[in-house]
Amino acid sequence: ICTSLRQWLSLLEEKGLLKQVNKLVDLKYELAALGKKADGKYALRFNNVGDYKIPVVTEIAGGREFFAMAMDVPVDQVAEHFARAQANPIDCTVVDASKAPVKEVVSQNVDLSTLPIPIHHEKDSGPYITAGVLVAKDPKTGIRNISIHRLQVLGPNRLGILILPRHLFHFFREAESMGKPLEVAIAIGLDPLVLLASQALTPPGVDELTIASALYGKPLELVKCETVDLEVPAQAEIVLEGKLLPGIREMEGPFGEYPKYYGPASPKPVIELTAMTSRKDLIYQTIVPATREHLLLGAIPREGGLFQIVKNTVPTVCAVHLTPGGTCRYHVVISIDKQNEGEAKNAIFAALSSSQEIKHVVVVDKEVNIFDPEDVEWAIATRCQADRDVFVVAGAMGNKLDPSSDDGLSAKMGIDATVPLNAEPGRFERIRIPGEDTISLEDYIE
Ligand code: FMN
Repeated sequence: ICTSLRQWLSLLEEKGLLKQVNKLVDLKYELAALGKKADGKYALRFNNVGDYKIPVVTEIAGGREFFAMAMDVPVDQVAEHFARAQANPIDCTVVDASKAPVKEVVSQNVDLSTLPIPIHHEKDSGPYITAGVLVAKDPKTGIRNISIHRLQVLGPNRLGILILPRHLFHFFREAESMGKPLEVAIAIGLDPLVLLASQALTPPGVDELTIASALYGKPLELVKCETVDLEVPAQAEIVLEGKLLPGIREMEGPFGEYPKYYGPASPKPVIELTAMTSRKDLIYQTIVPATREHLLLGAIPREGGLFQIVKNTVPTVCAVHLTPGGTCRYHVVISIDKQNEGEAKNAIFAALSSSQEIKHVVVVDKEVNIFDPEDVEWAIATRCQADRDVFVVAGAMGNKLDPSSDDGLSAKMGIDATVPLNAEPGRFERIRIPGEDTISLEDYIE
């Protein structure tokens, strides 16, 4: 199990999954375009991004296989393994600054223009930090929390931030209502497991870094910050320390977001940076928005939780999949080993109630491969009658980033594409050629 970005990059290199880009690459669009081409295939390390002496990496985990490798589990167990880690967190340890690589260079004079921060999409309002894991503490309880946020560079030591109404939002509202800033620290350059842990859907009061520890199978090492009362991963490449300013809003956006649309410009909270610490030979990391890398970071933790929720209601559930075409958020395909008529609809209700983001749910029988969109479509085409098997609920809460929603107000749809239990025998038997699964064409052709 790799516990730093560097270890992870070495492992990828060993397996031929890290490609070096030595040609000069423009941080404006060109780097993102290449990242998008490599998505799901291999990680890229850009060694020449102009005047910067700092290399940039992206696509460090662009497919489920990458996360499986990081967790050291088979690819079909990735979501389940994450759910187990979430249920069995391990406390982190705090190490001395002398043992923390991210403290090799310490500066209280932050200048973001020294970092190679890319501009990703055509209409983005400027350079954005996209792979920063933000650490903050609940002002009421002091319990740590981590999350990833898009961060627009507004000045040498100023960042604009989008904070959707989850944990950080509540912390900031609490601090702001007292007229106080909220201390934050942003760690950049992390391995896939910490990034994944940051995306866990947890109740308030759970420090997601303890889920990263559980994924490591040992305590994650933290180190104290210089100018704020926070702890950050000691193995990070870079840490930016600062505070969310109360009562201040500045224009942020537009920004190309995960549903493959632009999130609009509007006044957003601002972070003022107070220190930057890093390794001596630091590596900068970026996530190109809307790539598989971005989408899977959200999907895997969600699938783990979703599976449990559906299982509570429908014990016959076999697997769940948040599909990439559905932005890994809005569309779920569920397979069940149906024992009672009606279970498919219960599975749909459970899935829809599990998250406001889920919009369309398809339930299929267990022999349908839910990771193969063609197989799922075949089940819908041949096992579903819309008047009988499709239902729509109007006016529920959805996701504001879905442009078809009415500012988040959204319809929900369920599709039951399972075979009726009382179907006449043979009617739904899938054709099969004996030996088809094991025969190898290559053994026969010249
Ligand atoms: N959530 C936001 O509120 N704003 C963002 O700009 C944002 N950008 C993200 C970018 C990436 C690459 C990823 C993977 C996720 C992003 N998220 C963003 C989602 C949050 O990080 C995620 O929902 C997290 O679990 C929230 O943490 P919390 O439950 O502790 O509040």
